[in-house]
Amino acid sequence: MKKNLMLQILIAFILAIIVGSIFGSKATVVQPLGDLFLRLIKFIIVPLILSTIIVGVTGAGGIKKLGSIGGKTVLYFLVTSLAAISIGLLAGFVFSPGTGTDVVLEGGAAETVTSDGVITTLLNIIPTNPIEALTSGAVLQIIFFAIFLGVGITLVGEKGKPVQDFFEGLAEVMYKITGIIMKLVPIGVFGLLAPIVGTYGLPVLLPLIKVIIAMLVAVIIHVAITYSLAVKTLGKMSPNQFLKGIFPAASVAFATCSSSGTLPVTMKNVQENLGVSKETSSFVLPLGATINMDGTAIYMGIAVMFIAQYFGESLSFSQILIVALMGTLASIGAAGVPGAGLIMLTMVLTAVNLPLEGIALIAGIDRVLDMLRTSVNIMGDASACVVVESSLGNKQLIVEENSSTIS
Ligand code: DAS
Repeated sequence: MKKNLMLQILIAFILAIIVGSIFGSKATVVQPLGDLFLRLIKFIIVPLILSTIIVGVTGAGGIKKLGSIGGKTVLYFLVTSLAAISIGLLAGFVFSPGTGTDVVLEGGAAETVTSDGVITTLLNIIPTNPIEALTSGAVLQIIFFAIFLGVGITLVGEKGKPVQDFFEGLAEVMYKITGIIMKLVPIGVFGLLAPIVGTYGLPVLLPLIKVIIAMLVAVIIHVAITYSLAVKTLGKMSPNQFLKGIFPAASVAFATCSSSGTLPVTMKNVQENLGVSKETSSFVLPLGATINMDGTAIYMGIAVMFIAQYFGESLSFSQILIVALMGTLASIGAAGVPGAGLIMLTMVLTAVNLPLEGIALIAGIDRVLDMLRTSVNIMGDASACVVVESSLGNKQLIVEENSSTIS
């Protein structure tokens, strides 16, 4: 991928805004370009996750080291998710998007998403049939299967080498296919965004503009402070290098609203533009795409404050703490697909007895909010890669400004 990919993506964004603004809902005529791109990146996800995680586990340098990488990764995910939801709650408090809004409530309450409970959710991660998990694309179950396959190969030693070689070859093939598909990112971004711009005109956005502004500010703060501090102090990488390096993947996430769908691009970017090893990225990213969603955590904070304000409810300090905890759990439980955060919001609202009808208030602009939260979600995963890689003492991280490598 060449440095001018960023330029091509920027042009795609501008064209999408122009075409969407001029043609309105007729801009859906270019949707097939977006759908084509979306299907192309989705079709490589399962073999990519399976092969790269196995490569990551077998290349981690032993079970002990794998445990260390896993522990650091999950700790980083939790800390940044808590920071994210705190920023979201603060933005909701400062901007008070729910007071004085003239949006009218239409439609009934959303049905509550009854979370299976932590124990059941954790048990469901274990696939009873790995082949079914692969064919159904159950990402968490595939991750579980791949990790254990990798551990098994490591423990078996020499006899497992042929299996390891197969998956290493498969991973290389999947990286190569990802590189080919990457050339279509600008077309995909244009085909996905132009219809959205045409659909979400000002009449839809204006009544809830304070929610969008609160989300925008919170996202900028989280990226500019949390991630920049993390990559600079813990990853020894310049924030500018990080942001430029992850820009293509953030654009794909913005256009597709799918962390899982963006995974091949995120993997390519962190490896080629940030210097993260295949072993670290192939372990951290698939895990992050399913359980680390800082953008969704920010959204939970803002949405809960908006709904509480709209219905004139004031949240006590203990309720705020419950929102912080439940919002973090909801961001862990949200799937890396479009609209997942909106579905999980019912869990958080129920926890603090806020009316589920509130979801109908923001459902109309959810796609716009999802674009912002998904971009942050993958940036959080990429920052975790940089921090974990640096903690392993691996020196190939691109810590100096070297824009010629941007791709
Ligand atoms: N769209 C989800 C993702 O892919 C995030 C969300 O809906 O909150 O990360």
